[in-house]
Amino acid sequence: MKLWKTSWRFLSLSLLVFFLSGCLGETNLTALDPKGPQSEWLFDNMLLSLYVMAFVTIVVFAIFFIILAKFRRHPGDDEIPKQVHGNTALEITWTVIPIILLTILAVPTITGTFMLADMEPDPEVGEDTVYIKVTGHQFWWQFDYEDEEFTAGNDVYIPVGEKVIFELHAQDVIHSFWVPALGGKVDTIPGITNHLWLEASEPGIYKGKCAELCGASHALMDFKVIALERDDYDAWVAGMQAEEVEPTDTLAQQGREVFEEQSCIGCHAVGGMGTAAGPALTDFANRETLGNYLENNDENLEAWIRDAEALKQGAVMPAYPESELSDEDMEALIAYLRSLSID
Ligand code: HEC
Ligand SMILES: [Cu+2]
Repeated sequence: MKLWKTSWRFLSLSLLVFFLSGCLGETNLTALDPKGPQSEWLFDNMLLSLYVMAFVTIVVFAIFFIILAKFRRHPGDDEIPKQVHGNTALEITWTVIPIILLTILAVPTITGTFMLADMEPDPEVGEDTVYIKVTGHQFWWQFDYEDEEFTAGNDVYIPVGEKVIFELHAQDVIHSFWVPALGGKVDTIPGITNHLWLEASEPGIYKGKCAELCGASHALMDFKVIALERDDYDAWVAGMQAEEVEPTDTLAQQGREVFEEQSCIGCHAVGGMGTAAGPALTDFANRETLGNYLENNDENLEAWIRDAEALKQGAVMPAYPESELSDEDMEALIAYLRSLSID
């Protein structure tokens, strides 16, 4: 009875996992639809080991059932069958087969491990290789393009078809940088520098996630890799590097003053490297999401500025109640944030 209950629970949980895994398919937060050379290699290896394991399982169970049927006690079998101890041929066979199977797995694993660890730039890309310094924070991502001298927050742009090298750091606790459609995951650890390279084979938005439990809003510590053709990528870089332009709209101009008065600017860079206390907002209006999960619309933006922690537990951004930030100033601030866009 107990066994029946446990099996039933196991079965229903497995079915749940099976059906829910479909939900991931809608975003590309999946390693099962690889979109780059690294993730393709990982996927191929996953399939290879799956085939090897399936082969072993099928053969072992086939032999098991055949033996069960063939050598069961038949009517009239009164005597205990002949007892056999040791069989050299059999023992050699079941030692050699696993050695062969493990060798089949070892060859691509070893060559691939070297390929994954190779942080040398692709000779074809050479000097143009993009290096990005990643810093994981509770609960957002900082992307420094040090050679290009600017910072981006939460959305990381890369050129398509090129090996991009990431240098991984953490500000506070251990996080893990993972873009399943593009490659494997690597932890970001305080005080330790890790490396990872990724390449996207087609333009697109690839979802990334922090894959290491890092606090209350760990589940909302997402980011996006936005892969653009080289020309579009260069245009984005130029936009991020450009001197900040005075907003033309008067309301937005007013908002810019509020942004400085309320010392938002102390935590949020607009243009250049800025500070690292909060995500850079240089291209904020181009972001699809706010705080990495809310739709980036005015209503959510207002609620966010009023009390970010209420929307994202543990977010290190102060609340701005009406006593500190009037509705008028809020309107201006939102107009300013909406003007922060790169076309
Ligand atoms: C003490 C530093 C600090 C101050 C001051 C601050 N913020 Fe933030 N802000 C943060 C942090 C940290 C985050 C990221 C929170 C998270 O996602 O976990 C954030 C997130 C945001 C975001 C969302 C960014 C994104 O990529 O989704 C916006 C917009 C924002 N802040 C606007 C403001 C405005 C406007 C002000 C001033 C009224 C302000 N912030 C003041 C630290 C600060
Ligand atoms: Cu994290």
